[in-house]
Formats: sequence, C-alpha cells, structure tokens
Amino acid sequence: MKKSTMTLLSALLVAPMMTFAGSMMSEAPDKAEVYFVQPSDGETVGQTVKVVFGLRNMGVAPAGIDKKNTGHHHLLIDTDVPADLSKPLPATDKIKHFGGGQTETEIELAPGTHTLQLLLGNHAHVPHSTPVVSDKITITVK
Ligand SMILES: [Cu+2]
Repeated sequence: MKKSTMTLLSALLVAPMMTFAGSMMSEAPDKAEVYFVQPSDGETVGQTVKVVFGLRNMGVAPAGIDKKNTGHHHLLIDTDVPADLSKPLPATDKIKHFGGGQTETEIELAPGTHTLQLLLGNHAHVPHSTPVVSDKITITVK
C-alpha cells in the first residue's frame, strides 16, 4: 500500500473520533448556577466537614445518564478548575466525583486553610460548554 493511501486512511479513521470527542460536551442553560449551601465562605469548621451542593436551573443526573440540562457534581479541594475543560475530569483526591447524583457529602480535612469549589460535569464527566462552576470558597479547619 502506498504511503499516501495510508495517510488518507489514518485521516479518515481519526476524523470521526475527533468529532466524537467534541460532542462529549453538553450545553447548559444560561441561568444555570452551582453554589455551596454549606459551608459558607470564610467559615471555621471542624475536621469533618459536611458539604451541601446547590444547583439552580438545572437538574442532577447520575453519570452515564445523558439527559438535557443535567449533570453531576464535582468537588474541587485545594485546587483550581482544570485548564482544559473539553475532556472528562480526572478523579483524584482533589477532584471528587459524585456520579451517583449525590447533592451532599462529608470530607475529612487537616487543620488549616482550604479552598472548595464545585464544577458540574455532564454524563461523561465533561464540564458543559459554558462551565457551570461555583465561586471558590475558603474555609478554616480547626
Ligand atoms: Cu464525574
């Protein structure tokens, strides 16, 4: 097989995959808003922290369920929102997925200052085309 034919074949194989990756992103309604019900920004808390997630103008759906205007929560602990939001969010000890559709959790934090932020992801853990992200709050653990 000629090299040029090989190149063409590779292009044909890769192109649909790129289209697929692009379609992993979902639209979010303009007024969608994610926020912390608790704790509050600046609050001093114990080492076991109850975190309650709030969501307006969108619904919560478990990971894997592709339903318009829904997503599931991700809690970012002591980290920034990833630079590339076109890919599924990684699962790390700083990025917690709530793929079961949970709207609250309890986390253990060491004494000191910590930041928390919420980021909604779609059925495939990809943030929406307009990211639905909360303010980053700072709490003090005593
Ligand atoms: Cu996720």
